[in-house]
Amino acid sequence: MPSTTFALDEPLISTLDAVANEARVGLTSDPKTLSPWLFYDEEGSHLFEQITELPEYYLTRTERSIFAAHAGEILREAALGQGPSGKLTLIELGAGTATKTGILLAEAVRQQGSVVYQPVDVSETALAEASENILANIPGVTVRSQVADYTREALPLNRLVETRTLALYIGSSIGNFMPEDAKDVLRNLRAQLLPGDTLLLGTDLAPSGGRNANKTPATLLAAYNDAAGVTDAFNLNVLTRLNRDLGSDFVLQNFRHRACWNQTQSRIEMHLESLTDQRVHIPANSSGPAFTVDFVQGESIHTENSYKFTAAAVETLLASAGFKRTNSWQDPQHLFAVTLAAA
Ligand code: AVI
Repeated sequence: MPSTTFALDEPLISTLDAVANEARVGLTSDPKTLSPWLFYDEEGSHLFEQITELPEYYLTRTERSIFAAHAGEILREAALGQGPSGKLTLIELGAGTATKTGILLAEAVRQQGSVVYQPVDVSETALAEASENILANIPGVTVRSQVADYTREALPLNRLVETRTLALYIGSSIGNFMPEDAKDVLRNLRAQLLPGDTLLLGTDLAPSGGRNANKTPATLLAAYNDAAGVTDAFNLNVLTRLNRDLGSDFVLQNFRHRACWNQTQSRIEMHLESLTDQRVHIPANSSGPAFTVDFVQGESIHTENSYKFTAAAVETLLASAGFKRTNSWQDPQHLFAVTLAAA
């Protein structure tokens, strides 16, 4: 099976070196792969924002609707056992522009008068935007942004020991990791938390084999193959990024976006399929000498996995990382779940 993973165990290197390394390793392996973190250059991040607003991409708005319906309960449960003067601190992994977090922050302010919010992300620009939006719209929030790659570094949480922490890992981001790596990410987070702290995990749900007529593989395929072609552009943009960052000569017209449902692995896979026999050149760079990549027509580069979970699979994943599920909430159509777990 192709393994599209985020690198968890490599030392921190510059982004350009990491791109060069990823391209060399991924494009010379069989089958060819590229890691999904490569999607998120400026253009890719912008395209992803557009994806979250597409009619077919139900994930973002469904998770938001779960927050809107259950924020009060979620935060009360997360704060359970907190002393009367204690306040919950919210930390968010991979916060990006934190568009959905506003609902939870507003509720935290309602329940406890004020809240400290620590968004963690690799993108300083996204964090600045998040901070500006939140400060302008939700009085009572203190934002302490942290630029960090939570997939590579131990989290520099700067936690306030007298308060409990609610860590948010939402948006189904955990689904983009291979199962072993997902466990490591959660274990790494668990190691930074204290007893009484909680995690709120957002996961996209698996189609449930006929029991849930609202969610079939077709629902998923539409979400990753939208009519407007934004996901095509998002997937193909990785080749534009390699051309720009590495000087490679990918011809975008010679590839097409393909999404498929892998029932056995319970994941959507995204591929870039070669439309012709072709050779691509990648000049020498920090990762080594120049090399060429040959494609035969129909061969693909595996660019992303997006795992879909049953409620039981979420519980097992959490348990494997040392968390204990305490409650979960789904939308009425059972498309998406948010699960609260104790550290
Ligand atoms: C960021 N991540 C949860 C998205 C997903 O659904 O797996 C990335 C994405 N890929 C294609 N569309 C959206």
